[in-house]
Amino acid sequence: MSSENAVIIDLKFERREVDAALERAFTGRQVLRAADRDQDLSEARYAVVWKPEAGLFQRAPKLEVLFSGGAGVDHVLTLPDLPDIPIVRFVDDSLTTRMSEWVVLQCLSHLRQVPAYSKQQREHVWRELSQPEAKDLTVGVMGLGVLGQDSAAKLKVMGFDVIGWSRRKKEIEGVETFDANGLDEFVSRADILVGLLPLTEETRGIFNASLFGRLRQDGALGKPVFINAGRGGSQVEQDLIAALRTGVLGGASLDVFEVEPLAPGSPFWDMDNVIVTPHAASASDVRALFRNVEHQIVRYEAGEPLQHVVDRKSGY
Ligand code: NDP
Ligand code: OXD
Repeated sequence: MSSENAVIIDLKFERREVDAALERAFTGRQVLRAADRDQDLSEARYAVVWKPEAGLFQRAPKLEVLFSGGAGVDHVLTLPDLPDIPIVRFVDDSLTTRMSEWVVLQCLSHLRQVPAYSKQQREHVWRELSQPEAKDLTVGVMGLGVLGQDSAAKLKVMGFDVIGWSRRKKEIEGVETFDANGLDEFVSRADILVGLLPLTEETRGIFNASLFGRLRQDGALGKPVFINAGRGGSQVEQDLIAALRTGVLGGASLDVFEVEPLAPGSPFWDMDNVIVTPHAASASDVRALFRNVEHQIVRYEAGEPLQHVVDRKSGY
């Protein structure tokens, strides 16, 4: 088999899942594992990566397309010696659907006071808490891309009032939208803020004390709630901890952190009003990822444009 058509796999995912998915993927192509340091990668044209090995690009100088193992590409764009070739990110129905499930679950959990009831259960306390309806709350979705738009639509189905914010204004039926300049008004209207932003120079640290302090303070939940499944680098954790401790925020659901895995000593673990998940809101399905990469390679080799190519200037 010619190594020119080879695909390099460099995915820091569960090894067994990758192996199982590879059994049925890339028929007729050589699959090269970058983790094998003796493997010759010098002729390969494609690589599928998630947090790749250092030195990959020196070992594979003929790469023509780089495929991200996930929807986010901050892990690729910050790599040293990144070649100037197209980077394709992973856009997939199942990934999108599972993210929306997580977002809806977190919004409903705060609406229906799950953290407070869990505490009461641990303490054997029988006490009914106030019970607003979804329509009484405005959920502000920050990032109206593939994931943000689907989450917004599904939050609407549950009855939430939904507003959205993105760099460029979007037209979404039933959702009031704001562009970059409308941040102040958008934030002041949100009882629950959902972060589904990529990590870029502009979004690093965007969830900070100033922003938390501008969220709506007199809503049906009493205090606003912050939910983030975008990237941890967008949240200033010191500010977030202070906002949760002082009651500027009433609660949070966090899937992503400044440093992952979250340190065992992090205060987030023990906060009664915080739900922590381990960057698991929507993991890539490896089989679907490989199908997607195969599809894109077929397009590329037929001279058709690649889809979901990252705009390096914007950083996502
Ligand atoms: P998209 O590229 O489709 O959408 C990104 C959205 O963010 C767009 O609406 C974009 O605005 C907006 N945006 C980017 N920069 C800014 C800015 N400076 N100001 C305002 N809006 C901005 O990405 P996806 O929806 O597919 O994914 C979003 C992120 O979710 C990923 O980058 C990744 O970090 C994270 N993710 C997390 C997962 C998890 O399990 N926790 C799983 C998968 C993804 P515009 O529309 O104007 O371009
Ligand atoms: C992704 C992720 O970017 O899982 O796909 O975080």
